[in-house]
Amino acid sequence: MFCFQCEQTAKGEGCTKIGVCGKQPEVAALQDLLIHATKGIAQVAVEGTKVGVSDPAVNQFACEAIFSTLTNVDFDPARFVTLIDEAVKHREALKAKVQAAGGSAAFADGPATFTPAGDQAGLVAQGEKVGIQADPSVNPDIRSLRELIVYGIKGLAAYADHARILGQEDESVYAYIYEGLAATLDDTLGADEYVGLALKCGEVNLKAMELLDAGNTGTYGHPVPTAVPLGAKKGKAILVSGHDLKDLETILKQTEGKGINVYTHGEMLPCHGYPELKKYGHFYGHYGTAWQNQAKEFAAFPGAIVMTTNCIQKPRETYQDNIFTTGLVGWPGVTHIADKDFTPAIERAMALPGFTKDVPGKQVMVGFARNAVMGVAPQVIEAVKNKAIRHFFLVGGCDGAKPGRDYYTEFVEKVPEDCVVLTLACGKFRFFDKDLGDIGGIPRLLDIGQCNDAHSAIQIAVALANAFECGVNDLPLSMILSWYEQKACVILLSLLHLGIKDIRLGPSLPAFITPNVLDVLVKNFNIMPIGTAEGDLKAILG
Ligand code: SF4
Ligand code: SF3
Repeated sequence: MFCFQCEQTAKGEGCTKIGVCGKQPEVAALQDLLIHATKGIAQVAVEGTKVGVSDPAVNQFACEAIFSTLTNVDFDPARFVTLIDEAVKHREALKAKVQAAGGSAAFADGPATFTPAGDQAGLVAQGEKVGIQADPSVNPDIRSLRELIVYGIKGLAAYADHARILGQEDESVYAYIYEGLAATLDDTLGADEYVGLALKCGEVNLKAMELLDAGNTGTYGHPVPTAVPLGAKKGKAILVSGHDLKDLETILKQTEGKGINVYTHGEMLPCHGYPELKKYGHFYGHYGTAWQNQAKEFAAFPGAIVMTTNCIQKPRETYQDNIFTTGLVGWPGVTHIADKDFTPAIERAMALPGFTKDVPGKQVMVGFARNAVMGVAPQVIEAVKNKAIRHFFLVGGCDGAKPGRDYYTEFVEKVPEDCVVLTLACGKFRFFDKDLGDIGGIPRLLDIGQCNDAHSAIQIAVALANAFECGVNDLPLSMILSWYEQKACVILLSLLHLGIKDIRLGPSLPAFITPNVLDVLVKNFNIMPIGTAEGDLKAILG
């Protein structure tokens, strides 16, 4: 196997024996083969676009298949076997539609003609031949850019899938996914074209994230500032993790009146701010911290646990029977709830002791998404003008297990008292429970939401820039980002598409970016690795 798509890749180079994430070599090969098969769909879909053919079922499938290969989503080989077969069926059905519409669907070879082997072992062998390093003759910079596009598309497909679940879709998103994937097979394209396609991925992702924002706020209302208990309430308990708001809502509905309290975990924390979710009386609080601490924290949770999206880790035996997956998440041996009837998890929660007494704890504030922040825009603008607020720091992105991530805790601790910290995504668990106080009533730590809410953060920055009649780069705003998986990759591409400069990225730079590609990014965007908290603050604040 060879995989270097995430930040924790072995030795900062690539996982070759087993994934640091726990991905087995067979699963790595099956994921590579699924991406290969999806590229085949893309080749046909590009022809379809030319004759006005687009198939909603294929679009949904493509996004789900791609999202399944995102880091920490699906580790179950059996599910990939099914997906690969379905990919080929969808591709052939699409070919027929394209031909019927007068298009061309004749391909000589490559993914568009790929025939899957009849069993898992055969598919694994096929997957081993189509991995990232399958063709050693490819120029390393071209390979780097192609992989950057593929990982950008993984993040984009994830956000498009989240948006579709809430009824929001746009043809342009699917069209780009196909265009980008098919382009990675095109030997006539050079570095400039690939850089353009990578930035286009960022551009299209803005659309996908806008759709997702519309889905979230249209269905559940605009988040409002809300205090969330980090302790627990006596009683039976279900913990919901991942990013899927609809799954959380479904679980809230199905547990109503059953005496079960529902807790959020990880990226679900900001859900407490949505009016249509917080209305449930048994939606109690938040349990635990970021994804990489789940083995320890889940082992101590006295109820059932449902994983709705990334990030799942290998479950310990002690809670293997308490944890359930749904949607695209999978772990071999863990009960998967495909039909959204969460009865197995509810029954498990009822059988487990739950919290036998109230557990006191701190509270944290969530709900500072674009609507809430813009609601206090005049005060914020006034505070900047009269120098009560000197600078804004957006400290956001993914968390992870590496020791270098302490930088983000230290950074926030050292931010001067006349500065405000905006945050989003699971990287916030490094500092989310710190009491940073306020500046004239404006909290110094504002949680915008999940990584899925990056649109909200961008809207806040754009609104500030408009208010000060300047560009986002001219604002007293610095972005200190942490990345781990491919949703973060595509958000970064979106920021680069918007021309945002001087981003500090850590804890390490992507292994898939070659020195030459990095050079292009540095020259055009002055993107830089994080240094020390103290040194970076000094450099930014002067
Ligand atoms: Fe390694 Fe990350 Fe790939 Fe897992 S997803 S195999 S940790 S590079
Ligand atoms: Fe976190 Fe997995 Fe990226 Fe949504 S939950 S940000 S890492």
